[in-house]
Amino acid sequence: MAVERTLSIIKPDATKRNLTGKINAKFEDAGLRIVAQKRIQLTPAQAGVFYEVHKERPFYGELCEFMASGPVVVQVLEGEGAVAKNREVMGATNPKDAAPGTIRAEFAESVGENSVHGSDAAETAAVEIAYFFSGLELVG
Ligand code: 3AN
Repeated sequence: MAVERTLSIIKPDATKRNLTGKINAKFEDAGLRIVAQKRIQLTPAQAGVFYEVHKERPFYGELCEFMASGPVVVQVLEGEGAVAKNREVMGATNPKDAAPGTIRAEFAESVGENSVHGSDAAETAAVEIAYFFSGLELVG
C-alpha cells in the first residue's frame, strides 16, 4: 500500500477536555506519523469554507459554530494507507456506532461533537491539507 497523507482535526470538544495527547497516542500506536501540527482558533466563516461540502445539510450552521467554539488542533498524519487507517482509528461518525477502542467510542460526546475529523479520500486530503498548511510546514 502507498504512503499517504491525510488531514486530521482534533475538535473543540476534545481540546476543551485536554485530550490532545491521548488522541495523538492513538494515531501513533496505529503507525501514523504526525508530520505537521498546530493549534488554532477558527472563525465560523473559516469553518464554513472547510465544511462547504456540507452546506446543504441541516446541521451545517451548528457544525460551523461548534468548530469555532474553541481551539482545534489541525494535523497531517502520514503512513501506509493513512486515509483509511485514520478513519479506522477514528471510528464511526456517531459514537454509538463506533467500534470499541476507537477515538470516537472512547471520547466523542455526540454525533456532532465527535472529537476528530479525518479526510475521507486521498483527493479530499490534498485539498484539506492545503487549506491549513504550506508545503514548508510538512516535515516527514
Ligand atoms: P465524518 O466526520 O465521520 O466523515 P461526515 O462527513 O458525515 O462524518 O460529517 C461531518 C461532520 O458533521 C461530523 N464529523 C460531525 O461533526 C457533523 N455531523 C455529521 N452528522 C451530523 C448530524 N446528524 N448532526 C449533527 N452533526 C453532524
